[in-house]
Amino acid sequence: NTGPISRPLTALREFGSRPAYTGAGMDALVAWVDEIAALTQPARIHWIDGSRAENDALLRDMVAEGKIIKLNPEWRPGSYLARSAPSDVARTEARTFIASAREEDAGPTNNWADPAEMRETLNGVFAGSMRGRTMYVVPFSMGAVGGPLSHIGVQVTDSAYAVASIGIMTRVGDAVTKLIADGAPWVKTVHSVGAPLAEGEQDVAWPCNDEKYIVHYPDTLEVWSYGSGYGGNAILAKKCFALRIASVIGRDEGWMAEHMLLIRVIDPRGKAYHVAAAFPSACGKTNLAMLRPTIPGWRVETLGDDIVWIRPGEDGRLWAINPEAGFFGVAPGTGESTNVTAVETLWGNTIFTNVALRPDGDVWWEGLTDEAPAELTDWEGNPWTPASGRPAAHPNSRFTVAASQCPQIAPDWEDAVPLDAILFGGRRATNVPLVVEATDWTHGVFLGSTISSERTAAAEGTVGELRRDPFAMLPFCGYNMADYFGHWLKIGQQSRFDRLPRIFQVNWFRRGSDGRFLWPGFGDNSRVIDWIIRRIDGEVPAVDSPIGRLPRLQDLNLFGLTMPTEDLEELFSVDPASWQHEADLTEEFYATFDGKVPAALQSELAALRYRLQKA
Ligand code: GTP
Ligand code: SPV
Ligand code: MN
Repeated sequence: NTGPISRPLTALREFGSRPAYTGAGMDALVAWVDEIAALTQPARIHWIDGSRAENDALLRDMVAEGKIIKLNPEWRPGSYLARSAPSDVARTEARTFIASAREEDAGPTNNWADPAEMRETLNGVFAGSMRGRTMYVVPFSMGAVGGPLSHIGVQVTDSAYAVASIGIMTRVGDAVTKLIADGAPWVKTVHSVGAPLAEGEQDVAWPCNDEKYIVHYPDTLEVWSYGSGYGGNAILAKKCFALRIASVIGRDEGWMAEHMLLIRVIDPRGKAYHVAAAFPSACGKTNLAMLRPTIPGWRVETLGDDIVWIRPGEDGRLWAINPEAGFFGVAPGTGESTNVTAVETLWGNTIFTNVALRPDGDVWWEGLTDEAPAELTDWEGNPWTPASGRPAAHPNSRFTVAASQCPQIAPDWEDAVPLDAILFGGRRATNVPLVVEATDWTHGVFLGSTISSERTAAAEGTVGELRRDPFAMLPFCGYNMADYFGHWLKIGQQSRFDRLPRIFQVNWFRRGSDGRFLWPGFGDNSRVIDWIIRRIDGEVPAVDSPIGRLPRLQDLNLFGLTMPTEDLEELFSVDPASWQHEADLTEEFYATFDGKVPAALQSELAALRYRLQKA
């Protein structure tokens, strides 16, 4: 192909031609693009160059076509609101597949599909799926372009919204195409909303299809996504590539791809520590990533809020990068009192999806302010007042914004940092204390493998229901989860134990018998980080409990916090009977892996039971 098949008369018309790079890598890329175009039959092909002018033109066209709404630049410059189809508001785990050669390599926590059969199915649904639309070719880099831990890929997509989002969430454009032309390996990702347009047919604001397929081929490093325009289903560099496919590459190459935030914590002495934390979707990663400590003298610099790639270094430490370039964060609950850093990050140049629109052309969502505006247009475009009795913003409404806009982003956020601590957490109304320290790496891996959390709106399913989400990776591990546990153990065995990060389990969500959260959370989570860092530095003792090491209450920095002592005690209470029940559930969970759970973790479970019996 020689660039656009036919040029539309739009703001984008001067962009989109194929870059003139030559070489075997370029030939392979062009051949692949041609192959996808022959299958999907787009009206035109647009190669994304990654320029600011091209992005501006793309957004202008989307506004003209009614796909997004330009917000009032007086309040929110360079910002837009997208409203999805009401059926396309979150990741669809039931339609997400790992098509590995062997079923055992996907199961039991993933949906497996036979690769050959799935190819046939997808060839069917993708045939002509881009008719009447533009197919964008989006070269992207996860991690700095050409960086030592970075990986590159290409997404072809017929969604302009996806293109704009990928442009914020990754590094896109010609610099990446050049790497491919020069022979760098790259990952192939194909995306179609599955809504071909007939000649003269009027488009809808959010095209998608009721039939959805989010398919990963770990053996050939490919992703094929059909039918959805939303977040993790459509920004394929994110969950599909940087977690599902990357976890497979990491298994084979000796590194790890994790659903984690990454921060630098600076204590009052000016000493810096790096902390990564895995919490399930909508369980507080963005919030902790942007922490403003309520305790004096402490500072946090943001490095990443969703994905971390971790690689053992020659110095025996684990080195981490945030492969992304932006935040795709949960809007509801983000406000001045909870996450002021996020509010400041969102001053402009942001794409909001499924939040409410104010009459003055700005946005609103539950929790942005204590009081709701008197009148709004809700996420579905309907009139809304506080008396409407339904949320104005969808519970999984989100913002997409460049990481560089975060006022507390680390100046060196694109570089690798050595990890001092790894945290695992989830939403647990009962049992799990505010913080527990693992006794060693193996015990920490055990804690990670047993994480369970109350379901949130980030994926389809019943909100509030407790489910296992080991390492917060249940929806994102691209291979057999029991092998993944083994991979974590192996990373530990290969490293010098005194250089490994210390592992902790945290729970900001424990509730009292009256149902309210016992812990204030948010900025006050710095008090927990303070204890963790003093543990790392060996400055405070801990109390052994059957489930791990707990703080002595007097070692917690509660300066300026008023909180009933009963609540504090309740936050750390460990009830042996309830924990025996937890152990029963863990045994049941482990039993779902057909005997593949590593013996070291089975011994941890037996040891936990023994300690509980003695307690
Ligand atoms: P994904 O982007 O889906 O992976 O989620 P995330 O883990 O980044 O979730 P996020 O930080 O956006 O938090 C989601 C919800 O948890 C928001 O509604 C927050 O208000 C709430 N939340 C975050 N931290 C705390 C906390 O310390 N306490 C309480 N009670 N709620 C919190
Ligand atoms: C999550 O669900 O964990 C997210 C949002 O971070 S998405 O990118 O849609 O997966
Ligand atoms: Mn996530």
